[in-house]
Amino acid sequence: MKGKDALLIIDVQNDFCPGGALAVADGDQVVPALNRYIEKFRRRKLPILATRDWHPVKTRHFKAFGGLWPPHCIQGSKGAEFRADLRLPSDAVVVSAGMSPDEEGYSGFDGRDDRGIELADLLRRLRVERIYVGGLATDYCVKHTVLDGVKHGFQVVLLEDASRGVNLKPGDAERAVAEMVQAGAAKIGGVEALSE
Ligand code: VGL
Repeated sequence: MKGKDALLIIDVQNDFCPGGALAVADGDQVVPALNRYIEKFRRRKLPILATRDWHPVKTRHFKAFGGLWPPHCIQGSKGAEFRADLRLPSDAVVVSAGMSPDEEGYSGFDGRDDRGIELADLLRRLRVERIYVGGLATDYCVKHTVLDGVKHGFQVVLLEDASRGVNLKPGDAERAVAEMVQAGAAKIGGVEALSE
């Protein structure tokens, strides 16, 4: 690992975990895996960023308004909170996506921090060149963020052990991983794969 690396955690929110409005099977199992990466990046004083799905009550992302999904991750709701057992450092940069009623907000690169700064700009200001991406869900927000990361010129590493998919169709998550790799992302299966 080197100075230009950052950890990017995608949408580890209550609604995407068992018991939530749009639960991903075993979604909560990304938490211990991500906590291991958080510890590693924190010790190295490398930046940690976390995206959150942050929707208004009415958005074309939801079934009732023409979209695919039940209501989830509504701004300010319990379901939109990060999982309490995710050990996000207090100085982690939070990026909110899907805030406008006419956007899906699948990619973290469509999101902004609380000052309105877009993710790509935040990463450039931090001089980040390589992002390690894990979270929920492999076949939606993780995939779109990874593909956009490659398009923006970042090296991207998918954290396979720290991601889970929705799998609306069986095999979606597996196909998403293949698509990310095809686009140029690398993948690792555990924090042990990282050098000191
Ligand atoms: C997501 C489905 C709907 C995600 C967001 O965070 O991957 N999936 N909205």
